[in-house]
Amino acid sequence: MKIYFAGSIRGGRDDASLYQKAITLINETDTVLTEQVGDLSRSILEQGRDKDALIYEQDTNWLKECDMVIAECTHPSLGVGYELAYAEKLGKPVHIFYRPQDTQLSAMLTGDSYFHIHTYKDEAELFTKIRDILKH
Ligand code: 6K6
Repeated sequence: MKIYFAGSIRGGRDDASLYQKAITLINETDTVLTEQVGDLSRSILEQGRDKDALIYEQDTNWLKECDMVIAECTHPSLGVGYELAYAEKLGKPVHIFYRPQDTQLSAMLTGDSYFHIHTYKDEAELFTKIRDILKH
């Protein structure tokens, strides 16, 4: 499957190395379209409306192309929230992961029965749950 992995970029990079490990795991069996979400070498300070327009165009094209969205939502991100609503409108399956000990997930996500929402405590549990999703 082609997987759209979503995670915070300008919202804050606290979990970026976790995204990178999750992307590596998914790539063992499937194909992640959005590898840059886990790219620790890229600066979030890259600016410019032209660059941003290219990012928007590429990412919305990948949302159209993907078979499934997997989003790590512990760290709040406007971009990820936008992508989740966009994926719902396209009818793509959406799996959302977060650590309840570290955040209160928005009611706009927990209140939307379209989304498959999963909690996890640590990296090991996250990876086990991602593997389970990819089996189906
Ligand atoms: C910087 C670091 C890594 O990549 C960059 C360049 N910026 C982006 N490149 C690709 N996708 C992006 C970029 N900025 C945001 N996105 C998309 O929005 C990703 O698919 C993320 O899931 C989401 C993050 O949104 P913000 O609001 O946290 O930036």
